[in-house]
Amino acid sequence: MKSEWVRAHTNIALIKYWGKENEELIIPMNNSLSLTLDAFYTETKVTFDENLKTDEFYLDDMIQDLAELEKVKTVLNIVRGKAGIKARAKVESHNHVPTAAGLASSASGLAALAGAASLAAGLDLSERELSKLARRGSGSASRSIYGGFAEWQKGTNDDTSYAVPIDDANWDIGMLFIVVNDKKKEVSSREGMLRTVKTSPFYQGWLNTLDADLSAIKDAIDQQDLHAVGAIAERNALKMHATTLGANPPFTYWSPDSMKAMDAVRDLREKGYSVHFTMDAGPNVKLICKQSQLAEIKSHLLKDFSESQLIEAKPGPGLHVVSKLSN
Ligand code: 2P0
Repeated sequence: MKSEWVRAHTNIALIKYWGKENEELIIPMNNSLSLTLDAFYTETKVTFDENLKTDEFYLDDMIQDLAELEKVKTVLNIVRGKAGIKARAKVESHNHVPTAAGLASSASGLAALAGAASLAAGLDLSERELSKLARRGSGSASRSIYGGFAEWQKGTNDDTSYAVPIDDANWDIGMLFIVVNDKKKEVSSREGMLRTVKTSPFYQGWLNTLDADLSAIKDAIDQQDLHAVGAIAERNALKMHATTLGANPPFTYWSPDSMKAMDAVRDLREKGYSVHFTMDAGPNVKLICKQSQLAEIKSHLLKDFSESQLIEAKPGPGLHVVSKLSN
């Protein structure tokens, strides 16, 4: 059995995953498409140990409680089943997210766990199998197996729902995060999407437009048309966020500073920059722009936001083993 550190990078969806067809297996209602980033990642090592009485999960050297352990256990149990082992596991994880970013990432965390747990159990899984395994922990993790652009194809069952690589993103594309610190307790994405599917009359409208968004963004990626990629992603994000206002009870992930950030993006567009935004289940705003213009765009944003609120990111790699932990 090989206990090694495995690294997975987080990804940001440009076509969002929002809603499950099957809660237990995490089969989504729609295909989604993301860009994996270099700036945020998780490194994880799993050790199966006959002497352990229960599974243990340490995040940044701190033992985690049962609630945190739940997604981890789902993945460990599938791995134990596949490998025919009974031993409990010690899971050690380190999250590399710039300080104060407040971007908890189940995508990188569960993808790194899928890689580390299968390696420790002696399983030699293909990327497709790893994507399915990561999906069972957290849907968005299915896409973090790959670098660059990846599409999670919804499929119809446990075996047919997985992500595939779309493009290595080795062209002039970057992201810039505007970190909005909001003290308000968020509705978790798991709860938020469930509530929206069950109660929002706008949900069907959202679903109706997804095939068109997905096919348009894939064409734009093929043509390396950054402006179209950003415009489609921005429209798609706004539609997703619109569904939450129709939910019962209604909710929003936006804060006043999120709107300030969106306005700043529109101002930059008026100045002639090709820049768009997307947002996930939280108040932070993520800009899609040319990698070669990241520094220039950041300097404009420094008028409204502090240096520590602005984090640059470039396309990042897929799941891989690292010889030692990064600092
Ligand atoms: C996404 N989000 O596509 C969407 C957009 C949030 C908004 O995937 O319940 O943590 O573990 O499958 O993957 C966040 O949801 O949810 C997410 P579960 P996950 O990135």
